Amino acid sequence: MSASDLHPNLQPMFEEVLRRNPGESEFHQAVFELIHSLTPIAGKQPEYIKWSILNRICEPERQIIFRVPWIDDSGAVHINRGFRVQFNSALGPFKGGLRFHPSVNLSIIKFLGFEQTFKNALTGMPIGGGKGGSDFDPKGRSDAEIMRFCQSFMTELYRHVGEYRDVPAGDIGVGGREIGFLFGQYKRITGHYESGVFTGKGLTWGGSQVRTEATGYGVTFFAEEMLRVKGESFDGKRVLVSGSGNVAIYAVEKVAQLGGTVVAVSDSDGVVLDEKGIDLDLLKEVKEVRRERLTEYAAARGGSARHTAGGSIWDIPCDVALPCATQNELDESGAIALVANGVRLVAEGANMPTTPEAIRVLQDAKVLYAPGKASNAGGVATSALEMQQNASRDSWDFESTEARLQQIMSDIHGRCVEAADEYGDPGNYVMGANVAAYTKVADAMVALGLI
Ligand code: NDP
Ligand code: 2IT
Repeated sequence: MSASDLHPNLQPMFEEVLRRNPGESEFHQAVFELIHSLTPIAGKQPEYIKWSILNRICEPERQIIFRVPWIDDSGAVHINRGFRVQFNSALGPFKGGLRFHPSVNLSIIKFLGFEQTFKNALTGMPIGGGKGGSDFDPKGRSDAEIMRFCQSFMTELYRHVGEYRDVPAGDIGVGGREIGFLFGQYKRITGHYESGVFTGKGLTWGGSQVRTEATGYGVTFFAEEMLRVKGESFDGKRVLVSGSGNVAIYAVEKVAQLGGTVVAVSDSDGVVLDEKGIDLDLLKEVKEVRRERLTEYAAARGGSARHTAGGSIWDIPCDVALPCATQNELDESGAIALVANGVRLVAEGANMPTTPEAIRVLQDAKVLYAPGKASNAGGVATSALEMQQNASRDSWDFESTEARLQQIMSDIHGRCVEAADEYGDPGNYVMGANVAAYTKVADAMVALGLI
């Protein structure tokens, strides 16, 4: 991942990103992946160069960093750091999730906001890109502590968001409970009921059917499209899904509905291998209702399930792997193990879960590989459907909303395939996704002038 690996016309741009954003390794990684894909159009579109589109696209429109003080149940004071990076609003209001995890820093929020800009462009919906969050660790915190934290976080963030300005949603550590507390505080401070300011809301207060399921269902629909191109389906496939949070759970559900068997899931403590297939009801009960660890799943499941502390899920033989936990979770050795065991397809449910070295291993071995900005776009696309319902004060049923999600994933797949074919690298979903998304954002930026 060095500037010399890039087309000469693109090298100065990447060098500038390195110089102006020192130490932000995740952000560098995300920018490099995009710029590397632009080789076929480097120097060929003079209007992009004249208007310095690439320089502007790598510079967030606005970055907000703030103090979040709160008091825990014992009365102790904690100070966390809050972030919102409003990356690009050429296509619509800033849109993207909030992440609460102790690892959160500016580099991680910037890489996520950068990816979000292009992901949102691929959905075909009128949404720009942004991301936010905090280094707050929700693990082991009571509901009252979570609420106090969310209220303090929102007491600053409220002034930067809005239906037409910036529309946050969930990500790691932020689900329906947190969106409720955040939206409640926004409503209290502003004094109006502005449903469209958040997505991922509960069904009784402006939420959309299928938003909870959308990212996991979406990545599975995308993978199904990839298999269909090869004349295959999920039927009979052995599948790994890393993570065991929102995205992972609903990927497990949809894979099972399409005839595949998910034999393993994971969390940051270890891996559960369940040869009979993951018991979805038990997984939901342990993770969504009781908010416990996977060791509890293995203990309750008994016989067929084995928990390995600290193990790598990628050592388990499979046909399809869906990384659905976090960035850089699938490294070169993981990819080598997957290939050695005959993996046919890797589609990302998480954001940037596969390292550049691992991507190379998969592509060299001709494994079908889809980057998250294409394959995990179902979550934000359904958020945009939630915004549509809020704007029209309507609510749609589950079946028709799921059908729209499936169509959107099929359309995104089509856009990637078409761009990869057009620019001379058929089957390269990374190049297809990046070129299709970049040209869409860049064209809008040219039209809007130098802003
Ligand atoms: P959740 O918080 O619901 O679940 C996250 C899962 O990933 C947990 O199993 C967690 O394990 C694991 N995990 C998180 N961080 C780490 C880490 N540093 N090392 C190992 N495991 C980790 O989050 P989501 O399911 O919502 O998000 C998962 C991924 O999907 C993220 O990359 C997110 O950005 C992406 N994504 C999410 C969307 C959404 O709509 N929610 C949309 C598109 C992408 P543990 O409990 O042990 O921490
Ligand atoms: O990474 C993502 O696309 C998300 N976390 C969902 C963002 C959203 O606004 O629904």
